[in-house]
Amino acid sequence: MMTVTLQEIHSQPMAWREALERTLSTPIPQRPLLETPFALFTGCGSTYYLSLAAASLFQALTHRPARGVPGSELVLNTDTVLNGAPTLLFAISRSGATDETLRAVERFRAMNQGPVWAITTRGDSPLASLADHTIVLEKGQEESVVQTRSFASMYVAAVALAVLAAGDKELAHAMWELPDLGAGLIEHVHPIAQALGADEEIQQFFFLGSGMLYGLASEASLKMKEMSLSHSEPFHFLEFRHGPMSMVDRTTLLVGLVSQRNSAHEQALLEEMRALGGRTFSLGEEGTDVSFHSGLPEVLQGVLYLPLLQLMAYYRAVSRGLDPDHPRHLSPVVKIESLV
Ligand code: F1P
Repeated sequence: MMTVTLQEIHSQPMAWREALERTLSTPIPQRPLLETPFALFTGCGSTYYLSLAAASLFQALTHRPARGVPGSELVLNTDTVLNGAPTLLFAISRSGATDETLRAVERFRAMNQGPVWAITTRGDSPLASLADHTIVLEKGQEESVVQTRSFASMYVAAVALAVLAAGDKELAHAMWELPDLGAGLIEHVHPIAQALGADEEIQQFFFLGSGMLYGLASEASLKMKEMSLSHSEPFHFLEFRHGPMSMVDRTTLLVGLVSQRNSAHEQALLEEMRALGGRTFSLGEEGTDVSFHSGLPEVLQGVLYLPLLQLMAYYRAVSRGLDPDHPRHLSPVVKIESLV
């Protein structure tokens, strides 16, 4: 029987498509997107990592500063986050009900810093009622605790908003190719992810990604922890030489989310780690163990990395006798009543 998690991973391209429909072919307010000088993205756990990925992409595309922070930092360390500039806050939450994210939005509102936009799968959530504008992605909704389809679809929506904020019509047009590319890719990578996930020799994972891909490497690492209870950490590629490489041995798998712009540096790092006895697996547009060959501009490729990484964590869990639908200690929504 197919688990809920596996169904959700497999069905994600239709949720990507909905994310495009809700952003690119639905009228949305343009002024805050085009004019607010600073963009802040916030969320918790997976949606914090999404915030990191989205902020770096937003800044690269719009040439306006953007930052991603955990909701708890906006609440508890507000002065380290807000800089006084008029700000567009993107609050991202699958459930729209995580206390830290809700309190973050309230704190932001109290500081009168600017508009709040939400990206969520739940239009009836507390977050949606707090926000000035909400992108609702019903097809991203999930039964499982661990975010897979929801994450990818909310990420696609965030990329589309950055593309709109940059006013780049060509990129907006090119994004529509993603769902079909994703569907083909999922079929192609499934057996590869299954084999890697079932490989009992691997004891620890490092997910490497830089620039716009660091947030996605962090999310991949979280998937591996949550679903399979395996040791797993994310790093920027070149950071790995500055200490973490002391951990490398033959039980280590380094998974490289290789970029196009820095592929020579990133591949060289992976090669060095192989020389130290580690194992590596790379994915990217071309010249990697799994290559997308999407032909899309690099800024749009991020979501293509996700299915293989999600499937690898899933199959690692299954091969360890764990139930990916019911991860240990986790619940779909974290509530902290004492947070004000
Ligand atoms: C985020 C969250 C994550 C957690 C898990 C379930 O919720 O609670 O913190 O790691 O993956 O989701 P949300 O605010 O996006 O609903």
